[in-house]
Amino acid sequence: GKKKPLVVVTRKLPDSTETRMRELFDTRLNVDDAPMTKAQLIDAVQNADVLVPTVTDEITADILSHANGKLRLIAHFGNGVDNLDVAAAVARGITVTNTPKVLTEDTADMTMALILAVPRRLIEGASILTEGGKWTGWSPTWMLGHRLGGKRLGIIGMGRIGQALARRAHAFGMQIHYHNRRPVSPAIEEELGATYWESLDQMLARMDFISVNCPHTPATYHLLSARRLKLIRKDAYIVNTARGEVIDEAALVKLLEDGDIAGAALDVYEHGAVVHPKLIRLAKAYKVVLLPHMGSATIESRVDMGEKVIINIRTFLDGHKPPDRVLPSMV
Ligand code: 8YV
Repeated sequence: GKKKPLVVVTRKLPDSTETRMRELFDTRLNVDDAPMTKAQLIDAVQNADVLVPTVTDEITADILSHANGKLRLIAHFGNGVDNLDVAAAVARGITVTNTPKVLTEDTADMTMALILAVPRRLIEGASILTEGGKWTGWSPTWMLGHRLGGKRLGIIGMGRIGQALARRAHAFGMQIHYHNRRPVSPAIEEELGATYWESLDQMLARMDFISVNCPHTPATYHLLSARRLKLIRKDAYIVNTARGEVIDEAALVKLLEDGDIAGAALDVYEHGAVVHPKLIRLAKAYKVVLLPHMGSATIESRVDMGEKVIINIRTFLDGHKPPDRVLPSMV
């Protein structure tokens, strides 16, 4: 019979995804789950018909320059595609897809958890019990934090995740503000009670909470620059579950150390898993809460992401446009 297409997967995926892929394709899985080296990525680009990377794979124009016409689809396991040079891929006739929508609600949940974490002193309180001996009983004036209700939340990036966050924060009694390239529909603004700010600078100066929910693109790299970070109120909190590169991390650290901002809760970092050592020190002082990129880390989201990858591959191999195509104009 016809030779099955070779699908190379760079990381360990949910069991159900791997099982189905093995049934459908000639699948090369990464059983030990170590991030691929550059040499392994080049090998994959040369030999695979379909490549399934994740956020830990930098698929640069340089790596793609090794393509020899065999690779026809990059079916990314993830929503953000900032680790892929989409333009370089498309220029070589390689189609790119991602896995939007299925992780929206889980990522918005985690963002809400991070919005609560610092002002309600969640990690600090929990550690008092786990460290032992530090709790002698309830007191009327002990471990007091700050209320979310009535506070202004400024969302940067009102796409699917930004809107899902707005819905949650609205239910918590927060006032919703947002900055986006363009306003969302009046119907959505009405539902969320959301106020559009064309000027990010003006919004930053007035918010009690700032949440980053935009993709990382050349246009959003260091969108929260040192200059813009200084516009934020001293008693405000910053939350980022999008991409670390959107914030000038060194400038944020300085702001936190100087006490020029109330706190931060981060799930993503400018240099991936290499977290700024001063952020870790600030976390030990409970000024910040740090998570290891867990926004979409539920079994449900990851299984659904795997299903989307498979649908994109099958549709493409059947000769149709895959549902989650990413075009260079989108990034
Ligand atoms: C994943 C994410 O952890 O989809 C994204 O953009 O950041 C997360 O859902 C990761 O990117 C999967 O590759």
